[in-house]
Amino acid sequence: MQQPKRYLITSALPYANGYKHIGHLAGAYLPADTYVRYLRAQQRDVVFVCGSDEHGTAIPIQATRENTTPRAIIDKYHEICRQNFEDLGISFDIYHRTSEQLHHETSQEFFTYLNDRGEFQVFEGEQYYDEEAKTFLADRYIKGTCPNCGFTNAFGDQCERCGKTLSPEELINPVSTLSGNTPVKRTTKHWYLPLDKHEPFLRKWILEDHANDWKINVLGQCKSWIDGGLLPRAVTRDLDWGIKVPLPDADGKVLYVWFDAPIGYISATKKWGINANRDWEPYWYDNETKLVHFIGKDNIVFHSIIFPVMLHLHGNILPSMVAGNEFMNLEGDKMSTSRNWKIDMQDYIDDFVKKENGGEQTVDMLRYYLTQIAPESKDSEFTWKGFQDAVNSELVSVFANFINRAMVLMHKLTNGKVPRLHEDLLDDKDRNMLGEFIKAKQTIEDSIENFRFREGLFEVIELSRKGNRYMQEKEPWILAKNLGTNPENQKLIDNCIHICLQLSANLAIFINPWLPSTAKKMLHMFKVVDKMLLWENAGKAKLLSPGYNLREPALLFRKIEDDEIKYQIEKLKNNSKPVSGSAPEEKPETKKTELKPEIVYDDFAKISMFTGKILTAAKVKKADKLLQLEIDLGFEKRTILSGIAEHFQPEAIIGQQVVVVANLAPRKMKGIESNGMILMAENSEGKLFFVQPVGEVAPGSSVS
Ligand code: B3M
Ligand code: ZN
Repeated sequence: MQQPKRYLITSALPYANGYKHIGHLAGAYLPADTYVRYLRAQQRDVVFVCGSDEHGTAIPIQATRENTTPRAIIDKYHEICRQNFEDLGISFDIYHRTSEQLHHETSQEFFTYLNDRGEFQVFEGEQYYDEEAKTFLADRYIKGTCPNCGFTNAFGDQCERCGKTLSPEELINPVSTLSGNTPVKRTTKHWYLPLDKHEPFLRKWILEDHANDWKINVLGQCKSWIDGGLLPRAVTRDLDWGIKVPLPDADGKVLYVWFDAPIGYISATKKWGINANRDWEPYWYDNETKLVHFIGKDNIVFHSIIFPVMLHLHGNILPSMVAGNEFMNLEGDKMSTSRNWKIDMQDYIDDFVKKENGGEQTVDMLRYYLTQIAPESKDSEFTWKGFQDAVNSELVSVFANFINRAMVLMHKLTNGKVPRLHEDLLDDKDRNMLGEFIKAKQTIEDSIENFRFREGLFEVIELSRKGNRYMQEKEPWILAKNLGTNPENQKLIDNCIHICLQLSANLAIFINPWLPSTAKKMLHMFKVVDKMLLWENAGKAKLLSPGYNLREPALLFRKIEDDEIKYQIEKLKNNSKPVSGSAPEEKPETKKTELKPEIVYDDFAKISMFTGKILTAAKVKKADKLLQLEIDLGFEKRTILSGIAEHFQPEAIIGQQVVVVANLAPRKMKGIESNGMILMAENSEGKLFFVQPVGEVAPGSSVS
């Protein structure tokens, strides 16, 4: 494949409404930074942009919470996030803000361009309105029960629990988050992007052109959106916080935050161009640019469906890759801001990075562990014990140990200088070890170019493991003991140490995209300049010149002590808080598909099934799993016990339609008689879903 002429790499713009946690870091920022550092080492033309997302209802909501203004909120959290990323070595070329004038203008121009070409549809319709707060209830101004998972605190734009994108109309029992009142409906007018019109374009571009190079999780989400039927999507809102809709008949209306935020990537690139005195336009208009978006799972549809349609209509290039990661869980539970079950970047920086002794090493320790457990293809889990193990038994015992031994041996056995290589005395073990440099270069390159960053990092550690093994087999310290009787041994010692030092220099190049400050520290020990880290030097065995004096070895990583992780686990537990409406999280457990023996139609025909509606639901005393349900079957009401209590909060499922097996023999459990069974579907992770008719059907309709 031909190499792109230039790269534009973006990381999702975090809302400037609070501290961001390490799950965010692992999903959208760290992998992007690794990729960019690799591209820079390859001396490719690359620009890495990010910044604060400062619009949307999330900002004024936080302002109310902190009893201040939206402006104060964005100023505060923009600076906190910017500094956090800097402290953790995320090397953006620009960290912009969507509140900047430049961004407002860029977004308004974008809107106008599409509007002038008739790309929007204008609809008037009814939307939820809060009569007390005197405002329409868009996005996070409205909450209710998620129709998908039953979470009772789902927002009008997305369910925080299951990640489903929602609209306020879909919420069950909606309430205003501003006043707590039940909203009324009022007529209003909005501009819509008719996604349905662009289905053929999306189908071809995603499901055909990218069928083989996009990740399955991203393709899967796109496919289910497209197959589910694309609908026109409003790009304006009735709010006073945001970018004004640039039209005379749009008073009180602003652009929807998900319309302006991705345009933030463009305005950030413009700003970078101004600062660096470079032309920004080819990065957004020239087909030879490779555009890559790094994002978390919940932002996938915006980056692979909605924004691409906007870019397509605006004449821009499209992303070559949407690197959407899955979620990272924490100590057995989902990371959550509302329940405070998370580790903020700020917390980690305060507790580890800012410590006086060896604080700076801890940045790379976190980068290491987060990459090792990166949720690249499925959800993953951060545990403090896992962190400790990764640091102590890999970074300290394998990687740092190898570098340290090579340096110590050089000071002991070759006068603190790089010994020369005696080619005539090389044996197979030496040659194999030298061959590993080249092999590693190839595998690491493949991994990174294909967005498999954890695999690439694994290869780097493997290479240092091989170095340790090689050194162990060569035993230069034993050879040194017999130097008196066998002076020729010095040449063998030289060869071993020479190879170990060249390997160390290679390891600095290889580790650099992931652990940049470790690589820097190694350069200092080797007394070489930054240029050595250029990727073209990788695989070479002549990076350190014979006779060259190297420094004393420096400690690359300290150990993580038991009491440090104990403190962190306690802190996490003490600071977490329950959130009402949050159903307990179910433990994923993989279920096998199994087919029962064949039956004939008559067997099936013995079952009477009807649709029903849940009237009441309550927990059953002393039975963790059971809910007692009162079901309206149209012709009668029934009590049914169902083993779903660990999956749904009783109040969240009232009103749900169900399918009931009505002629099942009654069964008594915990003293209550159950008269029938409701049908549930269970996915591979053990998550339960109601089997339901599509659309409203009167209770008592027969199912066959
Ligand atoms: N601010 C959502 C989020 O932080 C949003 C991303 C915008 S990327 C253009 O999850
Ligand atoms: Zn949900």
